[in-house]
Parts: sequence; structure tokens; C-alpha cells
Amino acid sequence: TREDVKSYLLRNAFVLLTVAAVIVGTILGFALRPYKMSYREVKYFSFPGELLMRMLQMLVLPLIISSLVTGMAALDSKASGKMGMRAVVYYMTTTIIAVMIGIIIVIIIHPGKGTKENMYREGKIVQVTAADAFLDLIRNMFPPNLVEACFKQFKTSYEKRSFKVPIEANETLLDAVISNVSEAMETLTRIREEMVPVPGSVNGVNALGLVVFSMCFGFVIGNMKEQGQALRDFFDSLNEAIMRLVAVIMWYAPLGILFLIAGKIVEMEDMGVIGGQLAMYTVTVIVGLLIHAVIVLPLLYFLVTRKNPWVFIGGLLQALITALGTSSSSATLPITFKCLEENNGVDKRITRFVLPVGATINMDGTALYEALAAIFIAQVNNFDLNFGQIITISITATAASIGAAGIPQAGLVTMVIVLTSVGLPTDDITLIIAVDWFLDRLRTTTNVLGDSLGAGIIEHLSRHELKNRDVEMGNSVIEE
Ligand code: DAS
Repeated sequence: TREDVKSYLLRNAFVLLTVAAVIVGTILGFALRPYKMSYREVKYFSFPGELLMRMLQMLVLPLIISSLVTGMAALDSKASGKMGMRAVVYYMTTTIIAVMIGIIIVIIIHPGKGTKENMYREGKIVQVTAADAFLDLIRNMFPPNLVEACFKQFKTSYEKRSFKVPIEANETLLDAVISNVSEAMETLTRIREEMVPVPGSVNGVNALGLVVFSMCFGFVIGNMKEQGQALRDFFDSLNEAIMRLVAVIMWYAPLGILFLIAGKIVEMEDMGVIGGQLAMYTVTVIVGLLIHAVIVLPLLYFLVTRKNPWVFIGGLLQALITALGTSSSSATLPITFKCLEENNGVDKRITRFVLPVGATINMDGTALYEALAAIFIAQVNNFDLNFGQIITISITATAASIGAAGIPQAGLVTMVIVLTSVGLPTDDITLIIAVDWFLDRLRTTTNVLGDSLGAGIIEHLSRHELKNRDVEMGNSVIEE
């Protein structure tokens, strides 16, 4: 029908615009690099991109809560238990496969040459112990104050940047600061940006705690019969309203992505400083992520559902590009919802149930990268790992990927857990910081792909429960 054609064109317009944004953003970024913009100018230039990040993040919180509550409420306890089990099995299996690929590929390619010579160090790294991080993760599952859990919360354990302003002879520090206000302010801004978010958080908000609460809450109102109807209706229409806002933001997304990418290219370090080992390391991570994203995950999807994975992935293109542009799987979440529900027709009871959890804890790309990077650092240090240590790395890399927040470069922070577990120097994380912004985008894309294919797989495995529930409810459940 005409409506179908119109909506088909609209959907493809989005994809075309988004792809064009990536291309134009890349060209624009490289064209502007010779002008060597200052930190402040780059900030101004990337402003449209920053706005996109903020808009998406704005929706994440209400989206997580309303989708999980309605998702849980739409299922009976037996069905949600079964689906929950399937989700956990899928998350664990794919994460472990990802870790194994990372380990095998880094051992085969062996990018680290037993020397730190000619390697480039950048920045400082924050010290967090594995035990602290783990306890924080569990702690955050049970926020004592739900309202507070919705606010930005940061750990205070961050490394302080020294405050650098040039001081003339016979000038006091205060004078120096006053005459260099803009420089001082820039240093201060950087300190703020480098604080460590709490584990399991989304833009600093305690997402994990809200996920746990919303699931319990949805489960309870799902079993409440008429008494729960008001709440079910409320969260249902809240969810619908948020999704309509997402549809509006999607029009802005290509412009935001263009500037996010261009801004990053403008400000990135000169690639000249990246030595041979780091270049090899980058290639190794890319190969590992490609094997997981292009071979393993699609194959798994095909084996379980017997459907063409590439058609499914085609429907996800916009979410994947948004992940590439934002390097945040939680900021991408609204777009992931749209793509899965509208392009791929995945049942809303599934997306609402699994996507928020997946974006918070299921990170295949991060897991692969953490194991690979740890072994690379061992190679650089000429540190021979025995089998037991490799097992330790795989376990801690899995844990670190669960604990990593879905925000840019969170995986770099949780790397500390992996390194300390086998006694590798945590300071050596600074060796890989120079390329991390780029690898982060690729692993975020892999993370989003893993969550999305997972939704497709879990939907397929749960088709009987979904059908039974439809029959039982007279087919009136969230069937918009
Ligand atoms: N960038 C993250 C994500 O959103 C995780 C990471 O840093 O690995 O998926």
C-alpha cells in the first residue's frame, strides 16, 4: 500500500542520511585537521554532537524504567523466568566466546614485542581494586534511595590532574591563575570529565540498581490482576510517549553523528606517534572484533533461528552507526529499540525485557578487548603467562565487561581489574590509551550488535511462551 511505501522510504532515508553523516563527518574532520584547533574550539565545533549525546542520554533513564516495568508486567512469572534464563545463557555464552577469541587472536598475532621502547604513553590511570569494583557492582544493584539513584554519581577516587598555568617571575599563583583563566578552566573541565563513574552506571546514573528495581516492580504488578491495571497502563503509555520522543530525535541523529565523528577526527593525536607495536595491537583488536561480529554472532543467530542474519543486521544499521558515533551502548539504547521493533519486528515484550539489561551487562566487544589488551600488556612486559593466569584473565575480563558502564571508554577503567588479577602493571594501560577512543567505538558497535542479535534469538526461543500468553490474554497484550 501507499503507506507501506512511504514508511519504507522514510526508514531508508534515515539509513542513507546516517551513512552519509559518517562519510561527510570523516571527510570534514580530516579536512579541518591542518587548522590545529584548540581544545576549546574543538568543543565548540563538536557541539551539535554533544547535543545528540545529551538528547539520547536524556531518554535512557525513563526508557529503561518504563520498558522493563511494562516488559516484565506483560509476561507471567513462568515465561519471564524462562526468558530470563535464556538471556543469561546467551549473555554468558557469547561473552565467553568473545573472550576466547580475544585470547587466541592475541596469542597468534603476538603484537607485543617484549619492549616498551618507542611506545607512547598518555595520561594517568585511576586505581581501583578488583574487590572494590565487585562490591560496588553488587552494592549498586540495591540502591537505598531510588530518587538518588537517578542522579549523577561518581566515585571520588580519581587521579587529580596537576593544575598547570605558566607563572612569571615575581607573580603570585593567584595572579597567574587570573591571567590564564581560560587555560585554568580547561584543566578544571578535564578533571571533571575524567572522574570514574560507578560500576553498572549509565552516564553516572545507577542504571543497574534501576534495572533490578524495575524488573521486580514489573514482575509484581504483572501478577496483580485488576489492582495493577492502573500502573500497567501508566507505564505502558509512558513507554509509548518516550518512544515517540525517540522518533523525533532520530531526525536529528545524522547531524549529531556527523559532528561527533568530525570532532573526534579533528582532535585525535597525530597517528605518527603510534609505534609499530601499538599499530599491530590495533589491528589485532579489529580482527578479533570482526571475527566475533561478522562470523560468530551471525552464525549463532542463523543456527538458532534459521533466518538470514544479514537481513536482521541490515535493520540494525542505524543503531550500529549510532554506537560507532557515540561510543556508548546506553546512549544508543533508544535507537536500538526503534530498529529492533520497527525494522525487524521483534516482539516488544522481548525488547523491553532484554535490551535494557543487555545494554547494561552484556558487552561482548568489551570482554574480547579486555582479555586481549591484558595479554598484549603482558607481551610488552615479557611476562610469560601460564595457563592458570590465562584462565584468571578470562574470568576477570568477563567480570570487567559486566561491570563496565555503557559509556565511552568505560572498558579502559575496568581493565585495572584484569591486570591486577595477574599482577601486571596497571600503569601500562597508558600505553594503549592513544588508540582507545577508536577501538572503543568498534567494541561498542560489537556490544550493541550482541544485544540486538540476542533479542532476536531469545524471541525465537520464546515463541511458544509468547503465543500462549497471547491466547491467555485474548491477544490484547501490548499489541500496538
Ligand atoms: N564504550 C562502552 C560501551 O558503551 C564500553 C567500553 O568502554 O568497552 O559499550
